Amino acid sequence: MRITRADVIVTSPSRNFVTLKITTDSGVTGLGDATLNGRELAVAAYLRDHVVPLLADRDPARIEDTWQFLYRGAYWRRGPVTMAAIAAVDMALWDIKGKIANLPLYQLLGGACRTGLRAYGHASGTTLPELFDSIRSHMAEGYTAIRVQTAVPGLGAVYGVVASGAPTRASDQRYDYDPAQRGARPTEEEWDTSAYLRHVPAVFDAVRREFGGELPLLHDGHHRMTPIQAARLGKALEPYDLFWLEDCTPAENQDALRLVRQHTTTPLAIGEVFNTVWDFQTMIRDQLIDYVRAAVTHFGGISPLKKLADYAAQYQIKSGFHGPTDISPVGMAAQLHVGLAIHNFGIQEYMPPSAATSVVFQHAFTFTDGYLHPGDKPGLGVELDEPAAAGFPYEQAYLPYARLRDGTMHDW
Ligand code: EZ4
Ligand code: CO
Repeated sequence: MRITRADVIVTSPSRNFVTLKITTDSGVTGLGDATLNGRELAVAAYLRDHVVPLLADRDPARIEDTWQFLYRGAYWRRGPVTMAAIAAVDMALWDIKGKIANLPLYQLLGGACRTGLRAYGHASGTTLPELFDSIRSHMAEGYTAIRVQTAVPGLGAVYGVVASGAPTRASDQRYDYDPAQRGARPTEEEWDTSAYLRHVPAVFDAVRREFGGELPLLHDGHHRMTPIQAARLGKALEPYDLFWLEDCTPAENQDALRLVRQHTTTPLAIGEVFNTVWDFQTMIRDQLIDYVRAAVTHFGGISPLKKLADYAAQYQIKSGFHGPTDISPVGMAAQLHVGLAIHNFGIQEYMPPSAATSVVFQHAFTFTDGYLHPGDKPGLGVELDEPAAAGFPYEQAYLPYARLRDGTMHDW
């Protein structure tokens, strides 16, 4: 069997997605997600100009060899653009292999280790009553674990927090929250880590008083603390028994987590911006974290994500793959298959795709009573409606960025 063509499809049903579609001489097709929030067209160009021409006539069955060819053969390694492009090829080839075998991908990865994947949802509010309403509505929708983000007194819009008065139900359109905003330039938000650190423990105290001790709660620090600030927050949150504290420090310095770890038993999750296992090397080997947050789309695909999970498992570290709406339904399906098959699955982040996204990407995966399942269609279980996709052309959209009051550009 041979690859006869590969097409890059950029579509924007409420947000931008980049999809690779590989076609074989037997007519079987496979899909891969190459979406890189705010830098979508760079990956599309990388694929179109430098990868698609190399795929012609290759054997689609040779997934690992093709991955190594694209990774090693380029000379230039790693980085989000490269790894998103390679990820899309890897996913599409696994999709093809599953369709040819007539098996859902998770069966090719060893079969199901569980009946479903526990998902966490995203509650937020600018006030405690709004936050409580948001938590309640997520519970009503079935979520059994909830990420809690709030506004900070004295600051305006805070990343990850729905604007006051906006819909807070998980099933509503939440693109005011989901971070990329349409427009030619990113918006600017003001940030103050000290104000944030003073406020967050009081919020978790209030949430525990309202909802009791059992509900698993998560929090995302979005890489905005120094190591000692993160250590202080982790320690302050210990009484509230977090499921995890996410991205407490910037991504580049693995040893920062060592300092945090020395001070707190709050479980730590990190890695949504990581591209390869090397970004996790120190923190896994030295047991500085509890959950790996890599996303299949930005980590080079299914093949390396499975290897990461297996490496992490040797240290009792679990998965918590990144799952915002900038992972397309193709990427989400891919990591659900991995999550179902690995023994050390931890939890899956989930934001429901918008109605328009679900028209463009028809997916077999389901969310029922708080649990996700990839479904039993062969391959990934996602079909792309190309005419529908063509009706939603690319629109510029960017993540906001943060500055301190004196204008200093802040870490993400
Ligand atoms: O900032 O998906 O845990 N989830 C997150 C997300 C990410 C965006 C980046 O594109 O942190 O909101
Ligand atoms: Co995050």
